[in-house]
Amino acid sequence: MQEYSKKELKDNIEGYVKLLYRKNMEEATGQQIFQGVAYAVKNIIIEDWMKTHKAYEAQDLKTVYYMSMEFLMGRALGNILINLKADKVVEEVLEELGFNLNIIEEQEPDAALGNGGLGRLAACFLDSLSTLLYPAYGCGIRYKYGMFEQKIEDGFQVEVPDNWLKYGNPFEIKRAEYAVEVKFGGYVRLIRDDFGRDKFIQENYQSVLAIPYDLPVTGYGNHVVNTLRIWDAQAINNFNLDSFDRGDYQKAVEQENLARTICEVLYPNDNHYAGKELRLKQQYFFVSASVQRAVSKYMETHEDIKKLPVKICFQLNDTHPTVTVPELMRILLDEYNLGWEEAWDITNHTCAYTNHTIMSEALEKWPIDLFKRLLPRIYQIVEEINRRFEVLLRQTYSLEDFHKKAEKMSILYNGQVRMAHLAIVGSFSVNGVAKLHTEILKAKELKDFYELYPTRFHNKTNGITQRRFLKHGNPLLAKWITDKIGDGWITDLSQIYKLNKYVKNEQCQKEFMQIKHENKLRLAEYIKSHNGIIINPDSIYDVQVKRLHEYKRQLLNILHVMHLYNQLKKNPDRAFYPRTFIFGAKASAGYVRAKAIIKLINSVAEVVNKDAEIGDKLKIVFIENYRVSNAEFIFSAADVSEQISTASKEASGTGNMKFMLNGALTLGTMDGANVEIVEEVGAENAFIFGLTSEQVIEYEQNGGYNPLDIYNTDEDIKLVVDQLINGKYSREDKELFLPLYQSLLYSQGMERADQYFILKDFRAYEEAQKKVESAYVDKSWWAEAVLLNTANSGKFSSDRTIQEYVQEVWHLEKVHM
Ligand code: 26Q
Repeated sequence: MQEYSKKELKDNIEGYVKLLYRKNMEEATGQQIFQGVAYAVKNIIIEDWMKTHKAYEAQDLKTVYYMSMEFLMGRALGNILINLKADKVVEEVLEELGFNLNIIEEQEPDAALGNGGLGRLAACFLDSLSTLLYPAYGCGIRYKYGMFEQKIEDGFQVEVPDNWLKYGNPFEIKRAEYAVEVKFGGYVRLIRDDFGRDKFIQENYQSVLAIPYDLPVTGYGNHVVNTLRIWDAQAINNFNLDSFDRGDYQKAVEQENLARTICEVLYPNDNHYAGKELRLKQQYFFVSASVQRAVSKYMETHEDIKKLPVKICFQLNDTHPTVTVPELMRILLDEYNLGWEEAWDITNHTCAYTNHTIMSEALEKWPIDLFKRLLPRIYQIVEEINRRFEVLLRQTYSLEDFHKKAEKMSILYNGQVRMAHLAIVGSFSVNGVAKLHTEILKAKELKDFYELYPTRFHNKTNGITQRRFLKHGNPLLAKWITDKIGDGWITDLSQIYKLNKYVKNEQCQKEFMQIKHENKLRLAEYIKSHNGIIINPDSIYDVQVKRLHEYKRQLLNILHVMHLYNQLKKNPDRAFYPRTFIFGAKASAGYVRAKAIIKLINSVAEVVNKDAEIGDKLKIVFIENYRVSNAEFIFSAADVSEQISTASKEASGTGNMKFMLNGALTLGTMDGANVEIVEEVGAENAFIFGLTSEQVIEYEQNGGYNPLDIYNTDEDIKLVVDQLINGKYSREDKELFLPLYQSLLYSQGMERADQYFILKDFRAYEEAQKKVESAYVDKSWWAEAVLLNTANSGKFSSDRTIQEYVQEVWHLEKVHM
C-alpha cells in the first residue's frame, strides 16, 4: 500500500491554488480549492499513467478501443481518491486546512457526456477495465456542452446548457501532437498510380483537425491508469492572405464553421434516432480520428498491418460508431494499398458490435443522399460491402428466398443506409445486453442475421461498478459490508454472497435497516433543500429514476399515484402505510409527450403534497436535474426500485442493478435484466407483475388491444384517466394533458392506442403495489429481503461483464505492473 505524505499533499494543494489563481487558501473560492485538490491528485496519478502506457508497449498487449458517442462519467475526484485509496488521507488533510471533502467534491461538475444507460455503461466498463488490469481506450467526443441541465419551472422542464468546461477540466491533458485530419464532402476521383493500381482520391473536401484530450481512468488500488480519449475539432488554418481567391476564402469560412459546430453539443435523444446531418458528422469525426490514430500507433511498433486483429479490437457501442467498419476499410485499401479481401478479413476480425435496443424508432437509418454527400469515399466502400453481402445472400439462398432476404437484410435499401446491418455484416461479434434481450434479437429483430451467422451472436448481460455505486455512493453500507466480510467485494463482487449467512440475523437486519434510515435522512435533507418538501423518513421511498420515455412507463406510476390519492380521499381512514414517490427524469428536448408526463408528475405533486388531509401519508417528489452525482445517493436511500417498462422494450436496464446492490426491492416487469435479478434473488424477494414479453409481442403482432374495453368497464381506471382532462391537476386547463389522455385511449396515425399497455397492466401493477405495502409492514421480512438482494447482487458487477467480453470477444491479457 502506498503511503501519502500529508505534508506533501497539503503543500501541493496550496501550491496549485497559488499557481493557478494567485491566491491563498483563505482567499480561494470553493471551485478554486477543488481545482487545487484535483491538480494535487493528478500529480499523484501522472506517474502511474505514464508507467501504464510504457508497460502496455513493453508487453505489446492487445488493446480494446471502446468506441462510443457517449461516456457518462459523472464526477472524477471522489472516484479517483477511492481508487488511489487516498480518500481518508485527503479528507484529513482538507479537514486540517479547514475544508470538508464532500463539499469540495460537490464543486466538480458532472462530466455528462451521455444521455443515460448506454453512456453510463461505457463509463462503468472503463472503470472495470482499469481495475481488472486490461489495456483499453475509451474513444469519444469532447462535447463543449454535455447533457443539458434540467430546471423545473412551474412544473415544466426547462433545458439549460451544461457549460461543464467553464472553469476548465483539471484532469484533462490536451495532446495536440496527436492531431489528425478528418475529411468531409467533396468527390472521389479514380486515378492510376505509378504501379498501375486504381487509387481513389477524395478532392475538394472540407477538413477539420481532430485534437485529442486525454482523461485518466484509474483502476482500484492497482496503479493502472487507462485513457478516455475525447476529440475536439479545430479549424485547419489555411487562410492564406496573400493568395486567396474567392473560392478559398469561402471554403476557409465553411471549414471554420464546420469545426465550430461538430463538438458543440451532445444530442439529448435517448433511445430515439434523429437523422440530423450534424449527428452523422459527429459520428464520422470521432471514428475517423480514433481509427486513424489507433492504426498509426499500431504501425509504430509493428510491421505487419495484417496482424492488426491480434492487437486491436474496436468495440462498437451500438450503431452510433458503425462507420468504424468502412473507415478501417478505407485506411487499409487507400492508405495501405491492401486488396479488398485482405482488408475485409482484417476489418471483420477487428470490429465487434453491441446492440442496446430493439425499438424500431431507435434504429439508425441514414438517407443515402446525405450519407453519400457527406462521406463520398466511405459511401463507395459501403456500396461494395453491400454488393458483396448480396452476393453471399444469393449464394446462400434460392432465387426466390434471395429476394425476400435481400429486402430484409441488405445494408442499402429504400434509399437508406441501415447501420445495424452494416455493423452486423462488418463484425465478428454481435451481442445483446441481457439474456431476454439477446433471445428476442435472435428470435425476432435479427432472426435472419442469426440464421446466416449463428456463431456471431451471444449475450453479455450488463453490469455496474460497485466502486462508484456502493463504495462511493453509500459509504455507510460499504463500511458495514467490509466489517462483515472483508473488503474483497470491492474488486470481486461475487464475494458479497458471503452476506447470505447474515440475512436472518436480527442484529444484522437492524444494522442494515439503520443504515438505510441514515441514507433516507440524507436524501430527505437534499429534498428539503432542493424542493422545499419535507418528507417522512419512515415512509416507503418508492423511486423511479431514469430517462423519461413512454416505454419506461412513468405514466403508469403517476396514474397509480393518482388512483391511491382517489382512494385515500374516498376513505381517509383506510389503513395506509406512508409512501414517498420519488421521480427523477430528463426528457429529450423535442419529446413533447415525455415533457407532458413531467408536467403531470409535478402537477399531481402540487395538489397532493399540499392536501392537509393527506399529511405525510403520501408525498410526491420530482428531483430536478437527475444525473450521476445525485443518483449515487438516491439509490442508497431507496426502498422500492421501480422497473416497470413494457415487457420486451428495456434491453437491460442498469439502474435496476444499482438499486438491488443498495438494498432496494424490485417492483418490475419481466423485462431486460429484471429477469436475471429475479433469477438471482428469487421471485419471492421481488414484486413482479404484468404482461410477459411473449404476450406483448403477440398483441403487437395482432394489432394491439382496445384500451376502451378497460376504460369503459373499470371505474377506478376511468376516473384517473378522466382526471387527465377534467382540470383537477391542471388548474382547470382541460387541454394540458389531453394528448396523454388521447394516447391512452385512441390510436394516433400509425401508432396504436395505449401502445405501451399502461391500462392493460394497471391492475396488475396495483396488486403488486399492495403486496409491497403489506410486505413493508412486516419489518423483519423486509429486512431479510433487502439483505438478500444485496447479498445476491454479485452477478451484476461490470467487472463480471468485462471479464466475459475479455474471454469471449476481446481476448486481452492483463498488464504486469
Ligand atoms: C441515435 C441517433 C441520433 C441521436 C441519438 C441517438 C441515440 C442516442 C442514445 C440512440 C440511443 C441512445 C441510447 C440508448 C440507450 O441508452 N440504451 C440503453 O442501453 C442500456 C445499456 O445497455 C440498457 O441498459 C438500456 O436498456 C437501453 O435502453
